[in-house]
Amino acid sequence: LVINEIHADPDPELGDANGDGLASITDDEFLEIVNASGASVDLSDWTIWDTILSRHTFPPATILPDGCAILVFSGGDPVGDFGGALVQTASGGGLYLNDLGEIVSLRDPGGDVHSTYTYGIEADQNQSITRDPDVNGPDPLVPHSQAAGSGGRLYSPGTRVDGSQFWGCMISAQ
Ligand SMILES: [Ca+2]
Ligand SMILES: [Ca+2]
Ligand SMILES: [Ca+2]
Repeated sequence: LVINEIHADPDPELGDANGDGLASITDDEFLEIVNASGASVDLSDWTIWDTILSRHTFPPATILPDGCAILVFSGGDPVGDFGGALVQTASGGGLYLNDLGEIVSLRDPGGDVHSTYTYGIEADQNQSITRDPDVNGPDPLVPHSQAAGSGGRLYSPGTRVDGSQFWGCMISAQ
């Protein structure tokens, strides 16, 4: 499970990552986690933590297919297909991603940390930070608009930086 993209500092005018028509420096925060494990993963009752507190508990029946992404937005009412990714909003009322630095971790129901990422002031650029290239890129994450293929976009919730789907995601037929 790869923490692939972190939107800690949404642009106050251009940062409408959740697609609800309102750019919010809080609600439009998100985490994008990609399952590159080779098998589907049951995330039910797993949690997302910031440096100090649990901010989200994945609800029952959260099954992340191999090769697909799950998005956790801080809030709002997400609108869009997001590349077929699973989409949730923070159960604790927000992700509270500090713009200047945070330790983000994904923990199983027993509290064991399965993925963690620590960022600093590089996140404070009115855009997300992302792996470059997606999934396999090294630390540190880079500002999204500087990632190869981003076309200058500020974020790519649920998709690769170029807007294409992850290999295991399916957009269901309308
Ligand atoms: Ca923030
Ligand atoms: Ca929004
Ligand atoms: Ca992305």
